[in-house]
Amino acid sequence: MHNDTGQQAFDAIIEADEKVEPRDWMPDGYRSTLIRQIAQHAHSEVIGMQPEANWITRAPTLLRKSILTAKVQDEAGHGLYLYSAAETLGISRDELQELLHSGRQKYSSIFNYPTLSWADMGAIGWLVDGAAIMNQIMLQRTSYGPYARAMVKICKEESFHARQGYSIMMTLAQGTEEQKALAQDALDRWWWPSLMMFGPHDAESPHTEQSMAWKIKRVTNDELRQMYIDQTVPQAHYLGLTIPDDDLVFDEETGHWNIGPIDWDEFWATVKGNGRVSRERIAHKVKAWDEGAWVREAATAYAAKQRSRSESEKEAS
Ligand code: BYC
Repeated sequence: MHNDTGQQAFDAIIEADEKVEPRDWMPDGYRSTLIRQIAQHAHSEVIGMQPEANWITRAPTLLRKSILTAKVQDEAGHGLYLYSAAETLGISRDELQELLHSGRQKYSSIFNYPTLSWADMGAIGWLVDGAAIMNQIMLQRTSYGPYARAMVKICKEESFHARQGYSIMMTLAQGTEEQKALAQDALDRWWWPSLMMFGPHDAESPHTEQSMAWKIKRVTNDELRQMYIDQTVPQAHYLGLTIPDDDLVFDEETGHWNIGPIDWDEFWATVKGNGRVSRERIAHKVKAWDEGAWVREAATAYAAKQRSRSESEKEAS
């Protein structure tokens, strides 16, 4: 298809709020933006397994252990749906791994913080999955079909993750003084990094305007962050916990909670690979990839054997 015709067809799909599919012509920038964002999203799901897997062996009850195991497995599944969606744009899974391992593609800043206590499993489910859902609900309406469809199932599972996190926080907040202190400490450490998950302020965000025009993003970083704050502050109060922000105030006129300044130096240092545990996260990921090489080789060899067997059976019949 000639590019002008392709561009017109693409513009018409976006204008009509329909989905762009892998076979459709799309601008190079649209394709590369999607590869960047979907890959970053997939990497986040997979790297995000590390801080939580850290607590599986130390979960306080069998029930909590099985829930956490299921959650960590869900994150692997989310990574797989998202890598599949990225592959439809013409990049291979191996290339994506290489880009992550060499630091050329990112993953969410939030996973560069350590999980120090069991309460962190509550805070991650409540705050981190809560922030992810806020973003992903809007991504169910993103203009690229495979990404939008992957989001539907992911959102359902993330809702369960958020509920289990809040349930842990509730148990701790209603427990002994020591348990309540653990819950408060986890909120103190995860609150600001959760707000950073939504990315820089709109005025500082190089990609938002174009991504909104292409309907990849349907809501801006600041709008989503505000929705999240308004939803989460009352949940913290219900738990009897204090949000670690002296400037936090409810604005009667706008009906929104106003927060103090976010530490963007911390955010950019983290995004650039200098977060608290950035090096450990990537080193662990590369080690798992290398140690899993024999599994990939065996699986590929098995698939190739099955294929050649079914071909020779076809020939024989
Ligand atoms: N962390 O112009 P902007 C989960 C980068 S995991 C790192 O606003 P954009 C879970 C951004 O990439 C869910 N980098 O960009 C798993 C860009 O740099 P480059 C994770 C960030 O793309 C396990 C630059 O800053 N969710 O649910 O329009 C357990 C400028 O930003 C971050 C997703 O990944 C960040 N927080 O908007 C529990 C959602 N923020 O690429 C839970 C999908 C910004 O130019 N991603 N940057 O070098 C998105 O929705 C968008 O990419 C963002 C950023 C809103 C994050």
